[in-house]
Amino acid sequence: MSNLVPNRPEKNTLLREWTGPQTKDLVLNPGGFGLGKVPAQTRPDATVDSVCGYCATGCSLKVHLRDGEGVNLSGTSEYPVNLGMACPKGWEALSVLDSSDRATQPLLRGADGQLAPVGWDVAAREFVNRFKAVKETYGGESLAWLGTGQITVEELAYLGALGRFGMGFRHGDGNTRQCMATAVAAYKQSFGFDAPPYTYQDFEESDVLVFVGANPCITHPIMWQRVMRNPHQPQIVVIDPRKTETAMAGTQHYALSPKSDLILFYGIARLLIENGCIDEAFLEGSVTGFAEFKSFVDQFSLGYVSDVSGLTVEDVKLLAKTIGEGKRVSLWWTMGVNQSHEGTRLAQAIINIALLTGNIGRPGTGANSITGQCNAMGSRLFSNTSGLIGGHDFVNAEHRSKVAAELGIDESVIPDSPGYAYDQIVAGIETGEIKGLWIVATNSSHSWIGQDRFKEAIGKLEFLVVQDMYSNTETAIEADLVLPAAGWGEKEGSFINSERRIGRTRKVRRAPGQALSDFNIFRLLAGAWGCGDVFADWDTPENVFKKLGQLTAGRPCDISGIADYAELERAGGIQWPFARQQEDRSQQRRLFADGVFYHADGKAKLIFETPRSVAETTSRDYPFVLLTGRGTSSQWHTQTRTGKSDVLRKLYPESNYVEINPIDAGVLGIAKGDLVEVASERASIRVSAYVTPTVKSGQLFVPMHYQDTNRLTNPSFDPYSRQPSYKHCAVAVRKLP
Ligand SMILES: Nc1nc2c(c(=O)[nH]1)N[C@H]1C(S)=C(S)[C@@H](COP(=O)(O)OP(=O)(O)OC[C@H]3O[C@@H](n4cnc5c(=O)[nH]c(N)nc54)[C@H](O)[C@@H]3O)O[C@H]1N2
Ligand SMILES: Nc1nc2c(c(=O)[nH]1)N[C@H]1C(S)=C(S)[C@@H](COP(=O)(O)OP(=O)(O)OC[C@H]3O[C@@H](n4cnc5c(=O)[nH]c(N)nc54)[C@H](O)[C@@H]3O)O[C@H]1N2
Ligand code: SF4
Ligand SMILES: [Mo]
Repeated sequence: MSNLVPNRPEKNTLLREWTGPQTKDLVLNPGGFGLGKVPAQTRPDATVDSVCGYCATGCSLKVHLRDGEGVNLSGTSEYPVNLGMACPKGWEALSVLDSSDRATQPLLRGADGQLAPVGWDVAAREFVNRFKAVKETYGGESLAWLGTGQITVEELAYLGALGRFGMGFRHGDGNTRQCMATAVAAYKQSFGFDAPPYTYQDFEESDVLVFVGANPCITHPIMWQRVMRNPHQPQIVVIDPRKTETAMAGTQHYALSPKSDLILFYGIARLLIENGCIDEAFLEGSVTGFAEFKSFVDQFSLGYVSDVSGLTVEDVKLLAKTIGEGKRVSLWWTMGVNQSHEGTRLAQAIINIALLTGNIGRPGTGANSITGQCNAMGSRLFSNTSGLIGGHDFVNAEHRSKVAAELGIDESVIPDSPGYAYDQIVAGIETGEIKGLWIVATNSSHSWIGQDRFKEAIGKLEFLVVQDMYSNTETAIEADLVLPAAGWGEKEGSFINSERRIGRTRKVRRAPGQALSDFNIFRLLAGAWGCGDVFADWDTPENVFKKLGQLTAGRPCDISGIADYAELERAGGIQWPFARQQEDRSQQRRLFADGVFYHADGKAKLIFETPRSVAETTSRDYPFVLLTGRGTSSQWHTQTRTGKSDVLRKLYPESNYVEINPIDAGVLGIAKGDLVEVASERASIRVSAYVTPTVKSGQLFVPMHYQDTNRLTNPSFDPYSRQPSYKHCAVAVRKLP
């Protein structure tokens, strides 16, 4: 019991005790405010630059301070990412911090079944006692955490190291599984490392940009601004079943049938080869598997590709011609690819096009996965979930000893495999194998696929902890213990954006009530668990950042050359790699300029496989294909944050809706604004109809931002990445009286 936390009421003593050394972290400026203190005087015109905490564009926001506290924002004009621009979410980033829904103190579910406020002392004691009790009875295999791509690099690393090496949770995954797992798996197999090769300047240097399953006008608006600055009058090709905002703004739109992309890209590869549009020298020097790939794609005849994709033969030829004739072709993909039943192979089919045509490593080229959340790339490299911390592999014995030595931990605490993926954790809860779950900065009860099943599953847990900024998220209200977290703007750390750029995010506000940064919550829990010694020098985010830099030495993501946060700021963010001995320290760097990849032979692999059918086909009862995704640039995911801004709320529909083609609406007697029911085999929901030709007949689109959308979706997964296939299931729609 000695390492357990005593139940004492005097919160401030405890906070001093456990967060004493971190009081620094709670201080804004030298001489600034700490816990409960009034902000220090700062020059009224002072500003600090901080990377935005929403999407992976990674814009820098200039935060204007009054008395040391952030009161207003503008885009940072000298930052290489956004050049002074920002989208509505960024502009409103401070206002969502003030909501009365903020979690301001720990909440514990009592014997009466209600959540009631407790002090951090009680919260930490409960956390430790109850997870330890589960572990003692059922072992570390019965414990799992679900993390995120939305907390800082330093926090993700802390959670991953503490969860696995400190507390002995066998399983840990995060919402990056819902988002980037496919790109990770595809890059690892094709290139030998999870390495998006591009820099944002490529948006401006291409003469052909191909966007596959991506709607950047809505989802990455500032990346789209970079495309609009391209002076080469580029062809902007959009491959999406829907006529999205991006498709309308592009120069060519291919409205293919959902999930026909893999066959389309194999057909395009065949045409490129047939028409002699390939880069033989590059293939010879830098790529393996060409002969096999060439004979494989031979079966994808124009007629077959046209039949399956629903595109005309002329369209398919035009697409191949556009790519084949381009001098600097860049291919960009997002969730229309990653969230597919064969996403990994599809991402690789896109990579294959870049490899075949030698469109990689040069300005304006690349097979480029666009990242979703502000720090999904940080999660991929440091969260200790699918990969071992710092760009290492659990299965590699040398990596395990290196990490153990660097972190000063016993090698035996590092498992030799990553543990369960998100869906396997959920299945483990269903079967009773997993009994304790710790959810940090993700709202699974809203965002997980096939939501009813998830909610039923978590009811079986012996202990559920949710750590969030808000106490009333769909997931927090189910918790046994809610830990109140500081949010973006209330803490220090770093994020890694889509182009591998590490940028600094700053504390410009004091978190409300007793909310603590996730970093400080992890520190507090490490001490309470009894493994505080292991993490003794994980005292400030910056010290952890430096430690992680050393840990990456020798890996493709080597950032050992970044001295400290100040250097990050001076440089305008720094892209990995940035090794100590590195010569090229320029601000915009792309990978593979030398044609050398990360596999042992230095070559990239052409990887391909026979296409498979979707998990759930349409039927007489469920004749429509349901597509889901982002609705507006002002809505973020489950809306816990963006829903708090009066300004943003004015910019999107208040309640859920379905987009339906006028032909289908006509047949079903549905008019704009009608209340309709959308039903799948799993559930039915009521939404209003939005009649629009932007979705094709036979397809429907429902945005993910409203609570009930994922009641419809079908829990099916790509076999290699285990990423959920959010963008395909069979549904019916009917008008309600
Ligand atoms: N405003 C806003 N911006 C965001 C987010 C947000 O919530 N709100 N979230 C961020 C995150 S985490 C992510 S991951 C990104 C997601 O960014 P995107 O991937 O751009 O967004 P989605 O709308 O999920 O999906 C993109 C497109 O995939 C299409 N699609 C569906 N099925 C198929 C198919 O079979 N083939 C093809 N080719 N396309 C298909 C859909 O019609 C949709 O237009 O956005 C990031 N940015
Ligand atoms: N149908 C459908 N479903 C989807 C998708 C889709 O396209 N279609 N897309 C999927 C994708 S790509 C993604 S990324 C997921 C996103 O799904 P989620 O991760 O569930 O979505 P968010 O709303 O971003 O949830 C983040 C949570 O963390 C909290 N939070 C924010 N900042 C902090 C912080 O600093 N600390 C702590 N402790 N908490 C914080 C927020 O309040 C919020 O509750 O959704 C997936 N779900
Ligand atoms: S584009 Fe993304 S990073 Fe930039 S301001 Fe908007 S949400 Fe923030
Ligand atoms: Mo995402």
